[in-house]
Amino acid sequence: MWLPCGGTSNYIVTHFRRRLFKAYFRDLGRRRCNVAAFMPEAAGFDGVSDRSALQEFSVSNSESFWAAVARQRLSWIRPFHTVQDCDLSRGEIKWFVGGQLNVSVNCLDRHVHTCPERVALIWERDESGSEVKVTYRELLEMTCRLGNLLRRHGVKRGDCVTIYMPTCPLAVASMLACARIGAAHNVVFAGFSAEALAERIRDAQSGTVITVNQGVRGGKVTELKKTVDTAVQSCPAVQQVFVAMRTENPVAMTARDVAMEEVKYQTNWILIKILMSTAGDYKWHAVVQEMLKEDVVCEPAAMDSEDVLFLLYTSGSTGKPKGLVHTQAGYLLYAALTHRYVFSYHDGDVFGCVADIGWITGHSYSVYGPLANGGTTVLFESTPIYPDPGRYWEMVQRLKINQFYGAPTAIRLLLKYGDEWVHKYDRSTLKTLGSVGEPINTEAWEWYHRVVGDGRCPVVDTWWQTETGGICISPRPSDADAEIVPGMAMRPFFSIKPTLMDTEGKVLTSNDVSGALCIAQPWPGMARTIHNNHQRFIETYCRPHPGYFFTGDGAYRSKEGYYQITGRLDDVINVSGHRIGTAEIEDVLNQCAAVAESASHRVFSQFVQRLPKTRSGKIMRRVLRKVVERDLDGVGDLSTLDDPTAVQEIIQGHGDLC
Ligand code: 6R9
Repeated sequence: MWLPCGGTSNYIVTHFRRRLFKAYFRDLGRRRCNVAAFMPEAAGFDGVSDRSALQEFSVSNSESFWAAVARQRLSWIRPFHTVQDCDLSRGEIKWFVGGQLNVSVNCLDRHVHTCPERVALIWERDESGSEVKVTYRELLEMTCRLGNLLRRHGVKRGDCVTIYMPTCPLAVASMLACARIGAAHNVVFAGFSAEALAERIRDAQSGTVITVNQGVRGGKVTELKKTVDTAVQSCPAVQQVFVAMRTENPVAMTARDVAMEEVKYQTNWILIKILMSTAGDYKWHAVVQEMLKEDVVCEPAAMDSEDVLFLLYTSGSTGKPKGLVHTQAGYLLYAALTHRYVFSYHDGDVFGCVADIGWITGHSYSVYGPLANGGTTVLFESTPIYPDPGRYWEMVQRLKINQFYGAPTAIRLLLKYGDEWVHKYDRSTLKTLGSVGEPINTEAWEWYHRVVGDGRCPVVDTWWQTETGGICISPRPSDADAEIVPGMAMRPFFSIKPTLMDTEGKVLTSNDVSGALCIAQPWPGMARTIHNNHQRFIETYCRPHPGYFFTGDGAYRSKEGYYQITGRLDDVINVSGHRIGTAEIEDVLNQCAAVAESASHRVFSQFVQRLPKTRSGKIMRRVLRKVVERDLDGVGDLSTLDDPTAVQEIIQGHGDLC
């Protein structure tokens, strides 16, 4: 600030100056105050007076940023002595070294102390209109009982428990029970085949499986216990299978199940039966008190920050699925912070992430992020079109959902059914709409924003991966009125430093460029290794661009510095020397009314009824590519494929090629 001094009226100038200085400091104080109200930790960060300064601080002082956040937001049994000890080029990642904590205590006990009757979970069962609410106190009790049950059956710290269950409170309690006793969980999506399940059980060296008798999704019953029976035949290490009852139909028990002591089995059975048959008005906790035998107190294990919390398998383009490993403190903290800030989640909000718990989105944003924040989270068991295409919005109205988080594939599908299905229901509780899993094309983005959100809710296109643990790029957090560009993930989250590389591996420093998306410095939520195969971890993520984490995705950085994900790098199409992502081609195709969705490939020009997709809804472009390349042997791992007949149809359509 420059002010003229001296001259004819010193008094006036001095007075004027004082007022200006006062106004300046008042404004500075207000800005500091705003940023501290936004994030209390920021009050202790030097020179951080507004949100953009906070973002810059988090990138250039990542250690101080995360140390403050970790102290503020997690309950520690023993404080950490070293914030981070990372070497990206060797794939050695450690956060909050020396610290000890228990994830289930952070997700449950500390909220039970302050608000035991707050609803933790709203189970939106497949049968619409029969939701079940579980409070923090109830979820803690369930978790402790299960923890005790597992302990009594010999599950120890460091063991791995496979969970093959639909999205339901008992699945969440199973995850948290593992965390409580220090076992790792390995949730396998309950739509996977027996072979896919067996492969994951074997690779994880899992000795215990938790499942249900039958699953129900979209009104269809699936035989989950039978699938487990088939799977464990080729898994000699499996000692025990716990079976919960999702439906009333009894299932055949095998020798393995019978071998368990009757009383223990009974306890498990009762626990499950109470929970699973619960309808809206069922007073289940009264029955729990009466019937459950397990103690409601279960001593939490003191876990080191870097002990394994879970494995989650994700398919690679070739070879067998990778069991990505996430650890305790860093993962939980990152899930919690992104959940709070990307979606602007506030106490009392109802958070509706419709992903299945079998995917990372379900882990981070149905379970760990919301529970670490003491939130109320919806567990969605059904499909977007069951019993009709109004399912999501009827649920939003009934459960008064404030943040809705879904996938572009579902949005594209619903868009084709027309606006009436949305208009029928009251969506005035919605504040933020999120998208994840694939690039969201402009048409779907605009429909989501205009029709679903009535043009008043920010749409956050969130880019991240199983490997990143939580959201890395998304339009928020940023000032409430900061612009959001349709179809762009836009801005890095706190401490994330996205970097684009050219084909020679050089860092692209300017804007308006496309390249391979890497992340230049470690963050607490990133995966630590691939289970039993650290070498593969290094080769896949660390070696392509030494010193950087390589994501495998391509991205464009706009003139303004915003990021747009263009899709997996191996999907990039070269048209007359221009690198074009499949997303851009599909964007154009999707604007034709006759096209429901599309997946493009440079020599693929045939219209098909269905596209091969993973069970989480991602189009499996590599399968299309291999078909047109006539390389059927090279299609790689198909265990995540939703409907194999879609591939058969395409192969038949390409009879001349294959
Ligand atoms: C969270 C999740 C990761 C891959 C990722 C990318 C694609 C996810 C995206 C997106 C464009 C987005 N992806 N979010 N592409 N825009 N907002 O989906 O994890 O199942 O491991 O998949 O999904 O290609 O590399 P995961």
